[in-house]
Amino acid sequence: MSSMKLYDGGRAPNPRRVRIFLAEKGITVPLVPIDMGAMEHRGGEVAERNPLRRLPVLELDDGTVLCESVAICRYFEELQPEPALFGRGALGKAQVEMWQRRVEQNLFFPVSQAFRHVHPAMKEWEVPQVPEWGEVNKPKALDFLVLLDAELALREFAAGDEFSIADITGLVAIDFMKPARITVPPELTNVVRWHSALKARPSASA
Ligand SMILES: N[C@@H](CCC(=O)N[C@@H](CS)C(=O)NCC(=O)O)C(=O)O
Repeated sequence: MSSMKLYDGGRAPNPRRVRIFLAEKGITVPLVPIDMGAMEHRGGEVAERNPLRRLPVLELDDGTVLCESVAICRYFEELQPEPALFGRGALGKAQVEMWQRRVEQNLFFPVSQAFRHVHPAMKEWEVPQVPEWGEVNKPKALDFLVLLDAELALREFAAGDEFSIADITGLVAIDFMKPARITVPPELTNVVRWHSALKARPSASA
C-alpha cells in the first residue's frame, strides 16, 4: 500500500495551491494536517523533513521528500499528464512557465509580503516584521493586476485558452488579498471575471 503523504497547512496559500492542483488532476493524497497557528511546522515532522520549516511538504513511498509547491505539482504532472496543467508543446509549456512565474513574483509574492509584514498575527512568523515593506508591496500587487487585466481581455486564462498552474497561483493570490487587506479594483473587469470563474471551479474549495 502507498504511504505517500502531504503535510498540509490548512488555509495557508502554498499548501492550498497544491490541494487545488491535485483536485484538478483528480488525484487523492493522504493529508497530514499541521496546525500552523500553533507553530507545529517549526518543529517535529515538518522540520525534520524541510530545513526551511515551511509547508507544503510531500513525502513519497520510499521516504523521499519534495518541497516547493510548484516542484510538487510538477511531480504529479509527470505522473499523470492529463489534464495538462503545465501547458502543451514547446510553446505552450513555455507560456505557462512564463505566466506562472510572473503571477508568482508580481502578485503572489507582494501579497504575501503585505500580509506577513503588516498583519499583527504574523508578528512571530516574520521576524523582523517591517510594516513599511508590507505597505509598499500593496501597490506593486495592484500594478500587476492592471497589467494582467489587459492580458485577460485577450484570452480566457492567464497563460492561454486552457486552465493552468498560473491560474491556480493567481486564484490563491487574489483570495489571499483579503487577509492582506488589498482590494481588487472593480474596474478591472477582466480580472474580476477571471477570478469569479476560477472560484466557481470545484477545485477552489480543495
Ligand atoms: N516557496 C515555498 C513557500 C512555502 C511557504 O512559505 N509556506 C508557508 C505557508 S503558505 C509557510 O509554511 N510558512 C511558515 C512560516 O513562515 O513559518 C513553496 O512554494 O511551497
